[in-house]
Formats: sequence, C-alpha cells, structure tokens
Amino acid sequence: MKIAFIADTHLGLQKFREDAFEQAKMAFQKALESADCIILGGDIFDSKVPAPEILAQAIELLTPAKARKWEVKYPQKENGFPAVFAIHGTHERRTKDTINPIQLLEKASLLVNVHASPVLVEKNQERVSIVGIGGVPDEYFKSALSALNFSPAPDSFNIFIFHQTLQEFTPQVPNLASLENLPQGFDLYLCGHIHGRKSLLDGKLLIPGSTVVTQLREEEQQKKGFILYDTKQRSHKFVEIDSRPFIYRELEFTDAKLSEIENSIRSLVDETMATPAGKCNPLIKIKLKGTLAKGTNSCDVDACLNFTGCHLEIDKQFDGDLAQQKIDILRGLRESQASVKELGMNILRERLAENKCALDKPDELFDLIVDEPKKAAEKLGKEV
Ligand SMILES: [Mn+2]
Repeated sequence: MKIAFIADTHLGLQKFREDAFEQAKMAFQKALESADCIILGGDIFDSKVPAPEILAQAIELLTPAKARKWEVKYPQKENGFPAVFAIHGTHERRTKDTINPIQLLEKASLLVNVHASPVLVEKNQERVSIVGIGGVPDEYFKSALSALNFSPAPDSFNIFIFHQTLQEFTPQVPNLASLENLPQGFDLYLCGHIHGRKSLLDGKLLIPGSTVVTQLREEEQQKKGFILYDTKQRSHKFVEIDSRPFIYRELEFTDAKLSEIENSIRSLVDETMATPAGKCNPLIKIKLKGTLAKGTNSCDVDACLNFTGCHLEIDKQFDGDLAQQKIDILRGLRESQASVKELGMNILRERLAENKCALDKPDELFDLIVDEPKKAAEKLGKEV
C-alpha cells in the first residue's frame, strides 16, 4: 500500500497564511495522485479553535479526497469515510468534553480520527493497521503512552503516529520521552510536530517536517513536502512541493555603524536574489550579531531598508543592545502562544500550591480557564 504522510500544514498561520493554504493544497493534490491513503500527523490547523474561513480551507483540501473512489476498504469500520487518517497536534489539543477541529472534521466524514482508536484497512489482501496518539504537553507523553498501552495488530503492517518531540530529536530539552518509550513492535512510526525533515531507525521512524515555514529558524531552510511510503517495499521517498524558498543568514559586525550594516544587508540580499530560487519571492531572514559603534542605535536599522521581490526579516542580536533585547522578549511572548501558556501554567501551579490545592491535571484546568472560564470556576468550587 502506498501511504502519503503529511504533517504540520498549520492552516490559519498568522504570518504566512496564504503560503500555509497554497502549500498544503499542493501537498494534498500530489498525495491524492500517488497514494492509496493519506495520514495527517497533527497541526493541520495553527489554532485549536480555527475561524470559519480556515475551517473552509480544510474542507476545500479534504473534499477531493472524499470524492475520490479509494481502493482501500475498512474491514472493521463502516464505509463512507475517505482513506484519510489523522491525529490532533499540540496546536489543536483541547480539554476533555470539548471538540477539537480533527474531531469536527471526522463528524463531517472528511477524515478518520485514529487518536487512541485503531483502524484496519485493506487493499489486494494487504492489511494495514493505523493508530496514534494526539499531541500532549511533553511532561505527560510517557504517562499517556503507558495509559493507552498500544500494541500492534496481528497479521498486519502496523503504523503508529504521534506528534511529539523526543530526547533524540531535541537533546537540549530535559526530561523528554525517548525512542524506547514508544510502543514496541510497530513496523513504521510516523511523527509530526518537528518542522524539519528527519529519518531515524533505518527509515522506520519518519518525520516529513512542516509544509510551511512557521518560525523562520535556520533548520527550516529545507525543501518542504511530504513522505510517500511503500509498505510492501518498506521504503520511502520525500515528495517535494513548490514552497516559498527560505534563506537564513548571519552577519557579524565589530563596532559597526548604520551604513556598514545596511550595505552588508543590501549586498547579501542582492546576492541571494541573483540566484533564482523558485517561482515565488523568497523569504530571507538575516541575523545581525557582534557589536555596534558608539551612538549607533539598532532600532534605526530596518527603517531604511526597503526591498522589492523578497520578504526580508531582520533579527538584531547585537551584544549589549538592551533596548532590542527587551523588544525581542515582548515580541517573542506575543508570537509564541506556548510561551504565554507556560507562563500562565507556572502562575497557576504557584497559586494552586499556595492554596494547598492538589489537582492531578493542572494543564486541563488551565485549558478550561482559557476556553470555558465558567466551567473552570465550577470545577474549582467543587475541588477546593
Ligand atoms: Mn507544528
């Protein structure tokens, strides 16, 4: 069976909303041309409560899959669903008793949600079992895995999908689950969440990366696309999509004046633009490092820069540039929901401890406070 694995399309992404949709569309079109089924590895949406316009984008992507006559059959499930299987990502995770956007799309018969719910599919006597676990906060991944106690199905090719980082992917983050915590005995492990492409365990664990640039990090310069896996050959290939090129560069200065910085940026942009990188205008991020000359204010740098034909982002990280550091902290907080959530979670943990209130899942309470403050108040009233 040929399986297309697409992850992290981030529909509704604030900064590059058009790219997110166009590039996801291209991935879906190519997947429909070449695969017997499609698996989605979470973060289809950028937010857990997408706007109707963004839900409409997902419906537009999934409708051709619904219309297509799939050759795969579901021996254990009523037919009527397309061969599109998904888990929710960390961006789509909501509290119990609410409906996340993946569950919503399943209700519309546009996909099958395989979070903690295995599906068996069959084509030409070949049986493939697909199951997975949606994204959870990292500290709960190990306990969620042991609670759900996944095991492979007999006489099938077994696929396990997850949306999480592991010790082996990000060694700098402490206390993460590792490869050995994953359920054993599956033939293929597919992982979303990580936005750069990776292959581990001799091709048994595959990460396609996101289909769109989200954070403008150095590691996001790879070509975007998805994985096409052949269960009979046990081999895979990466299928590229025509994504907006992203170029990341660093420039280092010593006691630099404004004119020197601007000239360096200009020649770097000119040089980059001289090599045609693709159909659309490239996205260029330049990180500025080192030291500034006395009296030079880094805040003046981008005021004079105006380029056509590319999207330019400048990250100013000069030594001792306190004004810019403060701006960066504020901007980082504004742009990263996760950081704000972490701050909020820490405050909530402190308050719960002060009030000697021992809740076993403070993160669920936190989500409830965000989504449904009334219910949260009721819950707290009962617990305290
Ligand atoms: Mn993601």
